[in-house]
Amino acid sequence: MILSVNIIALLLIVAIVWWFWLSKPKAKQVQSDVVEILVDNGVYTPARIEITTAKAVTLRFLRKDASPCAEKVIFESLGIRSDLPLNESVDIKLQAPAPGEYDFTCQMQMYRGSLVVR
Ligand SMILES: [Cu+2]
Repeated sequence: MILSVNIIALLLIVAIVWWFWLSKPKAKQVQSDVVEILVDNGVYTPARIEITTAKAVTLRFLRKDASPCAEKVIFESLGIRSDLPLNESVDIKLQAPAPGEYDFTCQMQMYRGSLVVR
């Protein structure tokens, strides 16, 4: 009995780790200059954005999640930190980022997304 409880707890931990740190959401290929990103329910939608050409791109964040967890978006590798007021669009403009993968997260890294430049 105790063993099975432990196994369930272990599976739960594995599922949580996978969900928050290891799962790779399906990439959204974007052609337009403005990408709208919804911030709600613990996920960015879309969470993985691919742009193919090196041109300026605007990421428009709209936060619907009232929890303080969602109140900032941080692009660690680009040195960008921005507040996301509730129900307001916030534009983050990137000038032709070099090819690579740029992760963005909330301040606690619960929300996780990435911008892929090919
Ligand atoms: Cu958070």
